[in-house]
Amino acid sequence: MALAQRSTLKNAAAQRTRSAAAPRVAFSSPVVAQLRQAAQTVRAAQQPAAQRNVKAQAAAVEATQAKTEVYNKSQFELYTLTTWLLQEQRKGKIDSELATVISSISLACKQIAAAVGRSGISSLTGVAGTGENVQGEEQKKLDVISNDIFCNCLRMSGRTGVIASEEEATPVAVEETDSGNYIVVFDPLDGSSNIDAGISVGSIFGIYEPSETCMVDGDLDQSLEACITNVCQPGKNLLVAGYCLYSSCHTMVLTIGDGVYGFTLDPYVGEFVLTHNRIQVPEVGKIYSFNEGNYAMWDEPTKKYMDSLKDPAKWGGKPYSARYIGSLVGDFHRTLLYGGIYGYPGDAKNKNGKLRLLYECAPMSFIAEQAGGMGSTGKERVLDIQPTEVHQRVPLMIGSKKEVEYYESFYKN
Ligand code: FBP
Repeated sequence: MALAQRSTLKNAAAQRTRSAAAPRVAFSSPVVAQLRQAAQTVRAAQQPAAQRNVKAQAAAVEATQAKTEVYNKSQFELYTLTTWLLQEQRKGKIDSELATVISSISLACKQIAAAVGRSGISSLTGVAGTGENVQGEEQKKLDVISNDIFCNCLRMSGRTGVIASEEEATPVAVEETDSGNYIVVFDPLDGSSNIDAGISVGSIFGIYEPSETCMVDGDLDQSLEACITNVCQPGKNLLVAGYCLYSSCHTMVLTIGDGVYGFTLDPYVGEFVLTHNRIQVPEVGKIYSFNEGNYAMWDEPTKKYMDSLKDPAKWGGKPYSARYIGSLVGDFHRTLLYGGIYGYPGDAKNKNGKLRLLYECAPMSFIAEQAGGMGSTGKERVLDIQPTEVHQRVPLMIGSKKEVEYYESFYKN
């Protein structure tokens, strides 16, 4: 290689090292910055007003474009339940332990969704053959499977202290707890009378403050007592409530005490994706959802209420519409989105109705209130009731505020 070429390369190399070595700080020193700022101010002062205006407008357009870009999120951007939980943590709305419990519940719901979807194919329909549960109901195979799935996921989260299930006679103290000790109450598969017909069913859950452990050394009775005391809390103490609807699409609806959000399971990605932001139940809705088969056993005020809904003259010629799936999660989900009222009153056979306060009525009432609706027994706010038993039943009127107030008005006259 010619001498000249070599010396040019050498100079270039030397130049590169010199500039790399040279402290770049010189050019970005505060002095220079100040100078630049001063220069800009001078220049700005020299610019005629119109020009400044154009610039301001351009800046404004740029800002909006920038903002719009945020919303023109790429088609592949998925706002999942996990993303949402992380965001809520960043806002200090929930701690990482509680987020872990919610994630473990979402995993349980995904597994149950898969089992429900395959129930006919994998012969998961029919009764379990385990006899009756504590409710006196013949357990379905999927009742037992869903309960196992929920218990396993909650245990493995390592963040739960006590769990209480519709399918378990007594609450269970979880030993595999690293920390968090949250109390979780749940109905693993609600509406199971519909399961063999492939009609919508669901899971319902509520999470309460961490408990003093209820493992009283060596004394099982005392432990059980402590567990029961821990789970028997009024609904107004709930931190989180939610349900998962298994139907044409699987949707988890959730509140952490700051509005209600809906996440739909994307079967391709296997993630719950945010699809319903801050759900608000319409204040009125002309749909009622009651098992009218019990009409004859209802008390007078409830009969009068039901008769009034069917009187066209009372509603400008168009009476209320009846919708009843026979699964609380399905009927409540429709009521939450369309408005109206779901009701399961007490009757001559079941004075307090059929639904359980702790893991059905309280979580659903917390969601209803967070969405601007109401949850009442017809005479009092469900969330104020202090449970005395784990599987205690209460009448439930839930949904649009005006519709529940209208029902309550029949007990005030
Ligand atoms: P479980 O299936 O969890 O026992 O729930 C009770 C439930 O099935 C609700 O989902 C539903 O709203 C109600 O009972 C239906 O009761 P009925 O068949 O008496 O109308």
